[in-house]
Amino acid sequence: MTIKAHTKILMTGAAGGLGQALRARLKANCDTLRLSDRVDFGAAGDGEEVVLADLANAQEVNAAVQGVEAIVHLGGVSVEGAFMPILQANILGMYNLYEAARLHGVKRVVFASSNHVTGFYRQSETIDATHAPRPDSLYGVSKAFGEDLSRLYFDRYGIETACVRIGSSFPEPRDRRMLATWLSFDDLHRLITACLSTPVLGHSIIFGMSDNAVTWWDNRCARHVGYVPQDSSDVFRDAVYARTSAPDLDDPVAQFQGGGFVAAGPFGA
Ligand code: NAI
Ligand code: 15L
Repeated sequence: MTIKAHTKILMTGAAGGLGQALRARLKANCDTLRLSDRVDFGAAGDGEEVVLADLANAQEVNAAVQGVEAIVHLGGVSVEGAFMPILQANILGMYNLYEAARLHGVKRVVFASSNHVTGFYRQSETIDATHAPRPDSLYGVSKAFGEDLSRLYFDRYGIETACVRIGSSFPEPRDRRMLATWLSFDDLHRLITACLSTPVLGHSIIFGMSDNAVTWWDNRCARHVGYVPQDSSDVFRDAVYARTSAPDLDDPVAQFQGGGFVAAGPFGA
């Protein structure tokens, strides 16, 4: 697989958990990695640029996007919560990003969508990208909006996007649910690299998971991306079982793929 397919890549959400994990890894994918976030996260290193931008501010987003060839879009509200911050960052922010991409001729985006677009499917079901969204939260709805918006910009303007429905990307699975949803940081980088470098991406939806034995997701609709996971949550299984108790199967949290997000709320202002 060609790792370096672009000269300059913008990564939003650089101050966040995944942004920090990907910062060093993504440098192999380009000559210059432009890093952006709303909050200050320090100075640029070798081969880096820093452009601070609030996703809700069109002018700031425009400046962050100008001059890049591709975007890895991680920025935004990453959990369930009050609607206004989600509206600003994930809905208005997504529109600002794609308008800037259109104006500046950016042709490829990797969008950090989420498993919470389909969180109200049951853990007894296996779904693929043809299944209708069943968001489990306002957060999940905002990611579904992002997927639809990116489809519009592909159909109308030819901007290719990979909507990566990330499961749970942390150093290790934190609970039994994450044994099914876990995505290692190295596999996340492999997946983003595949999305950036596959010859024809189109508008694709791909579930972001490692090669876990238990899974609820089937990536058969995204074979053209060429993502081959190399890690697995299975090595953590015994330790996770030892430190957690069996779930109450009457609890919606244990029934639905979205776990705790299906019960988050009530909705705030
Ligand atoms: P995070 O919450 O650690 O990082 C998000 C970053 O976005 C933060 O640095 C924050 O300052 C920035 N941000 C928030 N609002 C912003 C705004 N209005 N303008 C500019 N920047 C803003 O989240 P994490 O875990 O790093 O996730 C990255 C992305 O991946 C998020 O979009 C999240 O929804 C998505 N994702 C992550 C998963 C995971 O397991 N870590 C699972 C599914 C999706
Ligand atoms: C997400 O979308 C969140 O961003 C992350 O913090 C985790 O909660 C993850 O989903 C998950 O479902 O485990």
